[in-house]
Amino acid sequence: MNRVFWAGLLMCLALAGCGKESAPATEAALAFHPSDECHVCGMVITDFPGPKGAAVAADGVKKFCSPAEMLGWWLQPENHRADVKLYVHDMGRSHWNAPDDAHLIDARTAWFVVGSGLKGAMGVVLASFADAQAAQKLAHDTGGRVLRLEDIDQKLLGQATMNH
Ligand code: CU1
Repeated sequence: MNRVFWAGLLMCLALAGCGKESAPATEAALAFHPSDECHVCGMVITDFPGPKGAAVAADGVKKFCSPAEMLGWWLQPENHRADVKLYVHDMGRSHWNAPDDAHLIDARTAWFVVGSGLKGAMGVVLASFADAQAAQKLAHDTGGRVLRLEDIDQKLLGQATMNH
């Protein structure tokens, strides 16, 4: 293998977009509009502060008023598929009251803070971040806990809803 090959491969990995699913195409489809209603609760998504969720499956894009509502939907056996792409806002690059659709990230790689005391929409508030340190800082400042996607189950989503 020559150097040029490896340089090209690394560049490709760094851009994380070698394939056809480049960010701009999905970004437009994922953007939240004032008329968008939550797939689970039917509420108008942009009426709420905090991060939102969008799930992309073969049959289209579903939008959710919060990461918790999206994960509650995804964790149901009939929806729990590996090929469903899950997106949440990166709150490290957004104001809490105005999550920026330019900064939607893969929920499978995100860091979530539960118990921050921040206000969101339905369900437990999961503050989502691309950056582990940003999540750890919020958790440290508020007494919350940092979770990965695999730490989040229906029990956690349900319990926290009662405290909400
Ligand atoms: Cu909802």
